[in-house]
Amino acid sequence: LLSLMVAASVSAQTSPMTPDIPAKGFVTPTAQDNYDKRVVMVPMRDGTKLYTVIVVPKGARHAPILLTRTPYDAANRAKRMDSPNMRDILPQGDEVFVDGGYIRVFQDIRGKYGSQGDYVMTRPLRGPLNTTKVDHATDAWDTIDWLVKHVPESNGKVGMLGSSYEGFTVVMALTNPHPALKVAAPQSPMIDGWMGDDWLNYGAFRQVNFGYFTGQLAKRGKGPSIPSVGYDDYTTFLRAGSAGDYAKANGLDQLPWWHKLIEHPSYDAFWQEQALDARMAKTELKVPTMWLQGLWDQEDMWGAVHSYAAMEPRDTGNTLNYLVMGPWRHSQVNYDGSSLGALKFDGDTALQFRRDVLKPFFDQYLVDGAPKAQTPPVLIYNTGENQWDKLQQWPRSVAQPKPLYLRAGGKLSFEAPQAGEATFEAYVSDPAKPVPFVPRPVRFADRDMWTSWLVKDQRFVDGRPDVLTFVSEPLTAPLRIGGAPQVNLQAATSGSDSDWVVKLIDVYPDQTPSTPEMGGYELSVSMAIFRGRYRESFSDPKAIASNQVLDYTFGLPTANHVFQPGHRVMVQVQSSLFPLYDRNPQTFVPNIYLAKPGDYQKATQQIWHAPQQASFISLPVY
Ligand code: PG9
Repeated sequence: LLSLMVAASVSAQTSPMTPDIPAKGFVTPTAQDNYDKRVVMVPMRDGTKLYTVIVVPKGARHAPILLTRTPYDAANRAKRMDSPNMRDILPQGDEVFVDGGYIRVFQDIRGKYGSQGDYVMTRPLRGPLNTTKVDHATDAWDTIDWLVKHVPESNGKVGMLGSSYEGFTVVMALTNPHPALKVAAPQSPMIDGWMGDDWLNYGAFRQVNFGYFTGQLAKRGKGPSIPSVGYDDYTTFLRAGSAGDYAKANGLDQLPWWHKLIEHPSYDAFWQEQALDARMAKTELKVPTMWLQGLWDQEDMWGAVHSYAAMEPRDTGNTLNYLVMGPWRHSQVNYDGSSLGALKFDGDTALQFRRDVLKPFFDQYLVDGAPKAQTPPVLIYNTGENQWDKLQQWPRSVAQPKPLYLRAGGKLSFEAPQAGEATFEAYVSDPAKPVPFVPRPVRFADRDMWTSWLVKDQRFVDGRPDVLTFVSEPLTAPLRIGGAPQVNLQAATSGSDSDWVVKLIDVYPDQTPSTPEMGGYELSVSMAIFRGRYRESFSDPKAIASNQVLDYTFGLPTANHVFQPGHRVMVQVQSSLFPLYDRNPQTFVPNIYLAKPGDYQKATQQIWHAPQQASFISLPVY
């Protein structure tokens, strides 16, 4: 009897060899969750279904919807960590909205991750470049239409926000907004990929994008990165040759997008048609929109501020078009905003903004019965005085252009050059030894480097023979600028093409006892690279007449800065920023992407500062 009983109890146990992975799969209990997560394939007008994650707070009623359309894996965007708390599963930037009881929706755009359809990089709007019946404007419309009809906990009001590519999809929705779209915040949106957002800056190509291309385009899900052949990307890219050579060696010619890029090196219809600031200028302003970007946005420096400017004439009542610029890197608005590189700000500026400005602004239009928010038309961080400035418009209405002249002997002054002074300064730009954009070794994969490179101390190149430095006397009074500085270079090259890099720099006093590490720091307040072949026309490049003094005029990114007394102002001029930007061969070739080794030639560059040929930066001074 006893042995029978033992056998019975053993048979009731789990056999040691029972497979340990349950055949039915494992289901995480959700009883403790304070949210309900639904995954739905939302149908578009062409029958394509888009993967959509809807996170609804438990017990929600009449709740607003916050929508982001992403190429970056909606499932993952709504899964910061495994947790029963909605606040923990959603991104840091969403915390204020979760606290406010919002429904949160992430959707994969067509062709990426869980969504059906084909993927086109920053798919153009319907028109000459897109003859299909769908684009991100129709997809946003169809999605919003579906959401307000199928999420019973919602109050039928939708807000859209998102940064960068996700900001681009917000702008797309704004080109023809669904009536339920009540408010929007495009954060660092990609607006014009040729002028300054993501791909190029005034025609110079950003080679840092190659890894993004393979990651984003090699497959529907996450693609591979580019295998690293050396520790220093400076060496790797230099050895590779042109951007086209690097791309070929790494298999990028399998990607149609790469072909589209190299087939359109200039600002032709391909780029002009896609420029969303030009498009927004022609679009009726219906949805209250808060344009956002960082003042040191290393990826999308162009988009938000130019779109704001494009829409502003339509906002006659100053009630629909808003601009916010924080002391941030790309997308930092959604993370901790207490510091950037060596710079420390007055508290967590990003949280201050999300909590005190963004959330009340969204509430006003989305939450039933919410009070009107006290939203300044323009909120911009003052990077010299370390405070937020609230303004009525941007650029500052009181700012007047004031030329800051490059002068003989490496001086910088508001006084124009005098007769009798040396008339120019020269340097040799050698494409075999381009100026690095950060100290070597350069690691594109180093996120800290990439996110903070724009605020890097520029002393690492100051003094190089191929970098000209012009510096003012220490200031005796604050120098306040508010707007986009304009470069006016009078320059000559012995080559037939050339890049011009200009940096406007705040030089800290030699000693800064409270922050000793900032002593003598050279902080770039604004910089850009300009491809000389586009001097006369962005769409129609021309060889540069060798050894002729010609004027190069271009805008630097917007700045709201006070150069403090005791600081000095510096301007650096150089002809490469490598390997971030591909090298200009300095010999005019039809397509720089495809330049041959023999095209890369040294050139003698002259920057003129003669009375009749004065180089200067026009500062928006107030
Ligand atoms: N800057 C990235 C991007 C935007 C648009 C197109 C391609 C890339 C991003 O952060 O999404």
